[in-house]
Amino acid sequence: MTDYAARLDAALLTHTAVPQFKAGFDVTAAYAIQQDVVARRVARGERIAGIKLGLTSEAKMRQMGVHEAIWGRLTDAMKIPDGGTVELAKRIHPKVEPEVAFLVKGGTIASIAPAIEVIDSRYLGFKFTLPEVIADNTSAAAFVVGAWQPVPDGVEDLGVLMEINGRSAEKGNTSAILGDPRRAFDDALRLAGKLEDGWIVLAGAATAALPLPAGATVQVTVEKLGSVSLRASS
Ligand code: OOG
Ligand code: MG
Repeated sequence: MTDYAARLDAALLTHTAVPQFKAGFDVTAAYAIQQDVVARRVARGERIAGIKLGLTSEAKMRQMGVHEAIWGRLTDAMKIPDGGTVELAKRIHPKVEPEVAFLVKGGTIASIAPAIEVIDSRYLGFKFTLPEVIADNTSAAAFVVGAWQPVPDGVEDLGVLMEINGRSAEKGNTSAILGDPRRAFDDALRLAGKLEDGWIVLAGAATAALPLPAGATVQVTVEKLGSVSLRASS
């Protein structure tokens, strides 16, 4: 198991994808590998900044043949400021997806913001089994969070738009996230065991992820929550 973590960590550090392991580890073992992968980052000085949920949409669950969301860990090194730049030289084959972020306080939701997640599978061709993607910290690479605000009444039916270079690229709705993104928060609490004050919870993508082209500007707008953006280096 240590060997899988070492290979995934090397892929991260060298920005070079690895072939799928084709090994028979199960979901429980996969979370242990993920913990090892993240512990290596923490040993290098990164701090845990929160939790991300994945496969929270019906479509993605059906695609993977699963009935439960997966989760991964966010670190401070993954955080990009709103409007900031993703250095493509340090990535493998990054994709962007529109998300909703929650800020934790007292074990509950303190505030909400529009967000963009950058996923960057460490496996060749973004191809993996469910245990493999869990071991790979659910493809987590980077994230951007917009301005925090009080949770408005009803966040289960908000329009979501992702624009790339000013053109509409994906449209969706927060209802795609487990019917209501607040369920993703409850899942995060259940799956992670505890959520610390100041942590961020990424609820999962509201649409399909799209490749991040060099030099692109990506903007995500969530109805009632406003916009957030990032740029890709050229
Ligand atoms: C796994 C990560 C999925 C989401 O929001 O559903 C995810 C992947 O598709 O590479 O972050
Ligand atoms: Mg995501």
